[in-house]
Amino acid sequence: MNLDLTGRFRSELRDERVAARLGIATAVLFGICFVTGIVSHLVQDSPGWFQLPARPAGIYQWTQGLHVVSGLASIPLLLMKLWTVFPKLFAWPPFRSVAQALERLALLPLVGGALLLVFTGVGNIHFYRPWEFSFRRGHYAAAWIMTGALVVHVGVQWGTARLALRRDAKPSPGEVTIDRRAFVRSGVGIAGLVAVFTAGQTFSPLRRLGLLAPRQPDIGPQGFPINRSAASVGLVHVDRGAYRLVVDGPGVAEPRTYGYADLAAFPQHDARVAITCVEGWSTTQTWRGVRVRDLLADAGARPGADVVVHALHTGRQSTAPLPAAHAADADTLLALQVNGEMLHPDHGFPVRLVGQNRPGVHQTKWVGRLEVG
Ligand SMILES: Nc1nc2c(c(=O)[nH]1)N[C@H]1C(S)=C(S)[C@@H](COP(=O)(O)O)O[C@H]1N2
Ligand SMILES: [Mo]
Repeated sequence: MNLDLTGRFRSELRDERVAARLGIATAVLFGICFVTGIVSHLVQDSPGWFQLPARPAGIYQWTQGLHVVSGLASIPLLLMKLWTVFPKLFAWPPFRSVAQALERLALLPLVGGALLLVFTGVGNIHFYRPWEFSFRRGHYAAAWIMTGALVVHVGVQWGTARLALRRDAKPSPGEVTIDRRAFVRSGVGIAGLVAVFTAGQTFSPLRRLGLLAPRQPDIGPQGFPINRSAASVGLVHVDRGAYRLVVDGPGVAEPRTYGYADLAAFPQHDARVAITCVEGWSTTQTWRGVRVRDLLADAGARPGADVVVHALHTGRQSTAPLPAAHAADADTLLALQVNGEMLHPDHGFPVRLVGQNRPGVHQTKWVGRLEVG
């Protein structure tokens, strides 16, 4: 059945079957994006009952990579779906029953929420944030509103879509079917290409294909990217001789202070750890430094205590939680080196915290204090 009731937007592509197929493909990507987004949100602001384990390594890289890739790949499908159905909005009379009126009303949070998610998500990746609200709060709220509306929408349209798709099994003689199939396939194909061209920023084997990825994983000081430079937080000239790391808090009998040379005198360990930002890029490097667990033991910290990591600067992203399970992991390091070189100031000189399955924002650079709970 042709959806175009007004005649002005006549196209054989504006068909219920096309709408259903594009809708299903979009909804699947939205589903992946939603679940991985919730994981990312919970990891960053852990409510206590949810925490990613430190092992196996790479879980966060996968969930966050999938989040950004599925979100970006949904854009062409979403636009094609909207193009297919928008003439319906001009149908007259606008609704024939109260149920239909409600269903139409639910399109507002659905379409509005989806567009807001795409706009804020893409904007955030590109550091373009022309809004007043916190990105994470806005994006998170829009996700719930949109997903709620999507559940209503799928519930209401389920029957129609099933009937339409069943009809598709036996096209009536003379019916135009080829271009419709090609249309849906193009949508899926374009979505696939977007995915391939962006996945390179998370999964380095695909890095050469990362044409659409805003961050290349191998460009930056010491060969990998940075978001925030030392200069931007006023820490350009940190002096190794004057540097002090403080270990304090209720979990230690008395505060302890370590200089750079003290840290270098601890047994040094290597770990391959990824820095994975919420923006979707990821970079895995070989870090070398002191195991946090060795340092905590030396300071006489209460075993099993949670830790809060503080940077030498204040303000945004200057503290990060380090749950006990992560503090105890062998790959959780206060890194003094990366790939055999002393850390570049922009990578957190003199000391940076790294650990498996931590969101990038918790991989604190320029660490100055460990507060033991
Ligand atoms: N002290 C401090 N550490 C920080 C940040 C910061 O702003 N201050 N940014 C974090 C973020 S958001 C990410 S993704 C990682 C990697 O950021 P970078 O690319 O700026 O090194 O470092 C994290 N460590
Ligand atoms: Mo980040």
